[in-house]
Amino acid sequence: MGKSNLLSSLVLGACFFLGSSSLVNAARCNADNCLRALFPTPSPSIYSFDASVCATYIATVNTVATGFASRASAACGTAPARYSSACSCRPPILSTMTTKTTTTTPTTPTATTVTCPPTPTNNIVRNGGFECGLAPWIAADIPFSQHSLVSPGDASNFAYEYAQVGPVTDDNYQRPGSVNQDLTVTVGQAYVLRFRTYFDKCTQSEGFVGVMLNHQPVYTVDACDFGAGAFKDNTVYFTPTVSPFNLRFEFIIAENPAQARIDNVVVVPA
Ligand SMILES: [Ca+2]
Repeated sequence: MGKSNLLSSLVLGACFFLGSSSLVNAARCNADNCLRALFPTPSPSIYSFDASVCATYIATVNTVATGFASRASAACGTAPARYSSACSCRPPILSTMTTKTTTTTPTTPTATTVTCPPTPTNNIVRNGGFECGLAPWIAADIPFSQHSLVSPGDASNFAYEYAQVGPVTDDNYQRPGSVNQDLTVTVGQAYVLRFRTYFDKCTQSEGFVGVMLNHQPVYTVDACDFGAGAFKDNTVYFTPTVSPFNLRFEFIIAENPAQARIDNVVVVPA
C-alpha cells in the first residue's frame, strides 16, 4: 500500500468511526484552541496520527482523553467534550498533502521545495493562500507566541495565524512575530498588494498587523479598523525600486490571548 493510500485509509477509517459515533454523541464542533492544537498544520503525519487517535477515542467510551499528543493536552485540558468537539470538526485533508515527495538525502528545508499554482495566475506572491504548507514564507516567532496554519481559512482550507499564548513582553513591540517572503518584481512597475486579515476580537489592546515592504513600514490594520471575527480586505499600492523586494507581515499584538490571521495575499501589476 502506497503512502497516499495508507494515509487515505487512515482518514477514511477515522471518517467511518467519527461518522458512526456522531449519530450517538452529536458532538458540537467548536473552532477553538483545542482544534487548532490537534490539527495545527497540513502535515500528513500529524493529521493521520491525530485522526487515528480521534477514531479510537470516539469509538470507545471516550470519558477519559488519553493517547493524544502533549500539545493537545495543553490546549484541550481533560474535558472529554473538547476532544469530541475537536475530533468531530477537524479540517479536511488536502490532496496536496498526500502527494508530498521525499528526497533521498536529508537536506535543510528551502523555500523552493513547494510548488503551488499562483492565484490569480499573475500573482507574484507564492503560496499566497497558505494552501500548500508554509514555504516559501518564512515565519519568525517571539516568546509566548506561536504560528500555525489554521482551518478554515478565508474561503479556503487554511490561513496563517499568529497566536499570543503567554505574557506580552517588549518583544511584541520591538521585534514582533512575522512572516515574510521575497518577491521577484519589475523595478519601476506599479503593483497593488491585497490581503485579508482576521482578528479574534476588537479591544483597545488587541494590536495590529503591519506591512513592511523591503523593510519599510507602509501600512497597518488593527482589530477595530474593519471589525473583528471575520476576514476583511486590505489594499496597499507600491512601486518597487529593487528586486527581489521583501514582503513582510508583522503581528504587533498586545493582548493575551489573541489571534490574528492573514490569508489570500496577492500582488499583481496595478
Ligand atoms: Ca487560504
